[in-house]
Amino acid sequence: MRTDYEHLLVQQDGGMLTITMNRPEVLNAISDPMLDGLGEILEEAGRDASVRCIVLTGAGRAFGSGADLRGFASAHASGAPVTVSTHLQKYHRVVRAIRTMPKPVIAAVRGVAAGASCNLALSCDMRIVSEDARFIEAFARIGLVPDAGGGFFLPRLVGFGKALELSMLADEVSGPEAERLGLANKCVPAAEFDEAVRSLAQRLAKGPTRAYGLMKELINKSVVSDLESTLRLEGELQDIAINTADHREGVAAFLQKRPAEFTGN
Ligand code: LHQ
Repeated sequence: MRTDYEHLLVQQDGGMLTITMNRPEVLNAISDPMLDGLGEILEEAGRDASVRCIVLTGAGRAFGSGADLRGFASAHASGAPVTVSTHLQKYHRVVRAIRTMPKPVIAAVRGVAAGASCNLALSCDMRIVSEDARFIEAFARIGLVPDAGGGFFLPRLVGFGKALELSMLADEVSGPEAERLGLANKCVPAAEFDEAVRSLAQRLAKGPTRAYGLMKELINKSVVSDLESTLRLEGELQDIAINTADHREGVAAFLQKRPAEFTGN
């Protein structure tokens, strides 16, 4: 797996792959190389059977400050209308890779997660956050709409009214509040953050990876589907899960009263 990305650190430890957005001097503001690198490495990690859990995080005191704003003022210099939808497809590639890869992706958020960085965190399967986390749907502050998938994930995580409030007011949400709202799965004290991330990621990396992939497919589809379709899909996916080695191992471990040792197969 390629690891020499500009503005990204990539490190594999057993089945756990950690991708660190690495521009700490600008709170990991998203650059084009960072965005293209994220798309590439996440797609590759999805295909690589040696990777069983991915952690997305930021270097230094922040998760990320959203798109790099320094080019934004000059974009309007000519007075001609600006089009950004083509550029946004780079973000959409990242969101799609996270949602469709058949293994867990955790966002590990310390410090600020603003704008598109916030929404990339929301597109992950789980968010573990430090008490000092600051989620900001910062778009209203600069007269934009939430992008990078925020319009999809935010109302599904926190509900319709809260999603509009967070979008329109662009106020900061602290780590404990994020946990209370359902934006974060778990908030931990800053001193315990690194160990908590590692322990969750290692646990997931040792889990029944094929079943996790099928769970993602089930939950991804159910949030945009109806009961009958979801019940049908559940049957199709369980037919696959029940034929995995991990299913057989889980049952054997239960009957032999020992912990299961899943291989991801
Ligand atoms: C930054 C940034 C940054 C550059 C901090 N860029 N330098 C939209 C449209 C089109 C296409 C693509 O995508 C998007 C998606 C978006 O994400 S739009 C939203 C973009 N992000 C923002 O609007 C947030 C801008 N940043 C802030 O509001 C603050 O910096 C936050 C609240 C994130 C953090 O505040 P503080 O903790 O007080 O830190 P700071 O403001 O002092 O920032 C530290 C440094 O990082 C500072 O540089 P300096 O040289 O003065 O030390 C900032 O200029 C730089 N920085 N965000 N997005």
